[in-house]
Amino acid sequence: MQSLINISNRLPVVVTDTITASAGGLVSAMDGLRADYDFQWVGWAGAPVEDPERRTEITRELQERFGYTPLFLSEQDVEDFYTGFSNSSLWPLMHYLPSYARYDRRWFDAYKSVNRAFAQSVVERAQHGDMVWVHDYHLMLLPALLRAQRPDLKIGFFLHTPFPSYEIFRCHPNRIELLEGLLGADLIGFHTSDYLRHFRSTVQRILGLASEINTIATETHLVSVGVYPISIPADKFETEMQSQAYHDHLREYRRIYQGKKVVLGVERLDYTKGVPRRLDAIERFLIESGRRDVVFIFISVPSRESVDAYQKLRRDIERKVSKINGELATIENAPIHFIHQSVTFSQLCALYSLADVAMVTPLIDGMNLVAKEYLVCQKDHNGVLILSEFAGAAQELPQATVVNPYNIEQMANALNDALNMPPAERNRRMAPMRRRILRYNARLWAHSFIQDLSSVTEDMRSPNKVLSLSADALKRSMAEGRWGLFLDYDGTLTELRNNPEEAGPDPALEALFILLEKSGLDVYLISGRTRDDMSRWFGNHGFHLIAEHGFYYKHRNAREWIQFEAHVDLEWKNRVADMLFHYADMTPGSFVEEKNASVVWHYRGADVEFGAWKAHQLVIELQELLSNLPVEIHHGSKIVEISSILINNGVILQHLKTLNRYDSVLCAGDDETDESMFRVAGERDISIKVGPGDTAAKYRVTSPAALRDLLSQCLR
Ligand code: GDG
Repeated sequence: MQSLINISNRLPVVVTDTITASAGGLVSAMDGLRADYDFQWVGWAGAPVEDPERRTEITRELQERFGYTPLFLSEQDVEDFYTGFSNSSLWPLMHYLPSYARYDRRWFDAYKSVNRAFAQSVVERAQHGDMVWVHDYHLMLLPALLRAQRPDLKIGFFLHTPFPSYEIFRCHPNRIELLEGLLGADLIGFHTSDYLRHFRSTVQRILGLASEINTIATETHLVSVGVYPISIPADKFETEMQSQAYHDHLREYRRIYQGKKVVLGVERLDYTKGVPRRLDAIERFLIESGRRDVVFIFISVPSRESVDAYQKLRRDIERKVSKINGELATIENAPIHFIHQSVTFSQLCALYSLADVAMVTPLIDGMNLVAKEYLVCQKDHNGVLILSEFAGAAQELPQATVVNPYNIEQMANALNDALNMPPAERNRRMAPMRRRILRYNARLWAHSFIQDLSSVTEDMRSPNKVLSLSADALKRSMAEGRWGLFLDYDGTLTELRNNPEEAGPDPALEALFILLEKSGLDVYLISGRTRDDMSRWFGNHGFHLIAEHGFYYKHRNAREWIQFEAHVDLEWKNRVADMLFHYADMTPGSFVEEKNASVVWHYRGADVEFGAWKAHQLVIELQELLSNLPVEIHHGSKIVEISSILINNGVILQHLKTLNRYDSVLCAGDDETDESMFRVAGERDISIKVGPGDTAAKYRVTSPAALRDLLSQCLR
């Protein structure tokens, strides 16, 4: 049976002198997977245990009773990794609250070391090809750490918080490491398509990696990204609602709150949950409506009490509650029942069933399970759900009374409407939402994620491997016959830079040039650049040069450049240049380069998304303008280039191969303009694509550095 290792910050247990299982939503979601997989769970034991003997005992018991593997964190780690980096730095930022976010270099060191400890624990127990599922923001570095050590594992990551927009995520000092950590996964899941969109845009802007709607291409593999809205174990709630304890509680609560309307809120005491503003709305409602027959129950579970912001929040809430109760209580009723404790599961279910209205008004929330739990417990379809539009759940539950939690007046009105809503209307809204939650439950959520993870193909996991070429094999091939090497320059031999002026050969490349010269091979350096650039940079080397994508050629011993096709029609150039200049005006950061045989619009320096969109528009306009002319439009890496159709790298390669009677050629390139070479390459030739993307080339390497390495090894 295949293994599935589930990894979350905390194990679902409470460790004191004894060990008790704590039943969270994640536990029930995983229940459905236990039948199909050899299921293990790795996580922090949650308790400060220093004594090595006690640690061994706990480990043994957790293994035997549950199949769980605990990690033990020191008090310092808890402070720096958990309270510090995870909850004081990442949590606020993921929830759009950069002003709450704190940073400390030490915290990141602890975050790295705890993530490494998790990696170590997983690596020790994972068998070849196992699936691992990493949960949440505490472990963002783990996917890459695992991939580096164990590329055989299939790695999934699910983020339980929102993924904020680029403008917010970019604030984090460790943004690059965090993103690179996540991209070690084969599949990354989010609650909503908005979070997925933010993630893709952030990855593109910070790491410069382009993506499709469901995949992101990294240098080593394709990462699938998807939307998996988490749900609740509805059957557990239904079973609980048949228990004696539940009925006893419900009866008791009905007696206590007889003649009153009950409005319920349930949450961890967290500044994202919008409690102070909800209290403001309640106060306004009470004053405006004059109603004194409504009770507001707040179940506010203590959370992260060592973080300053949470202590302050508690004080603020308690102050507001006592003000409202002081001003608006009557002898018969104090409107707010603020309970800073957790309740048992049967009490919780009874409260959900009792409540006429649930107010779930977070300022932002990845999903929010409370909203869904309330629906399941409203078997008679009698209640009303007031739901913040900023909870992920709002996307699935459009029949709720959706409110903006920053708009106090709207929330107060929504409360008034909810308490006056006719039964038929309540039923009409409640029924479809409840149906959805009963059907799409926590098990289905877990299954759909794991199903997608298991169907990630080997081609996606290592697309480069399929086409990889070893230095030895290359050396053996090149030992036979007469060879010509056709090597593109920008993006192939050297990394693309923001400013093309800077891209002269650097020391890493010079070292390769020396090897190439010594080899005595015929080497052609190809570029879209002008003759001037080429002569200036490579004039002193013993290479043949091809400039402007094949328009000009200079033999290594010649002093002059020659034009390949003497009679190429270039009439169209001025018209095209005018259009490109217009685009440069309208797209800050972009510019036009005029060459003899082509015109190029460079948009590398423009905003990534805006630049790509303008490029797309430009290509469409050019296609119309140039439809009857002998020109080609190349949309390459951050450039749109218009050149004559009669000349391209492929034409030149073929011409020189015949002229010089090469038995074979090796050609390498990184973008669309190089595909013409790959297409004409024959059986005995070697064509190498540098970087990701579709290609006609036979082989692939991941980067210019990898190509330099391959060539150097083979020439040494
Ligand atoms: C994070 C994301 C995302 C609460 N009080 C009691 C109690 N609870 C249970 C609820 C519910 C859970 O706690 C809270 O879950 P939420 O989803 O509402 O919020 P977070 O804790 O912030 O969870 C969130 C979630 O992860 C899952 O991905 O939805 O957006 O922030 O299940 O029932 N349970 C009991 N007594 C209580 O007093 N027994």
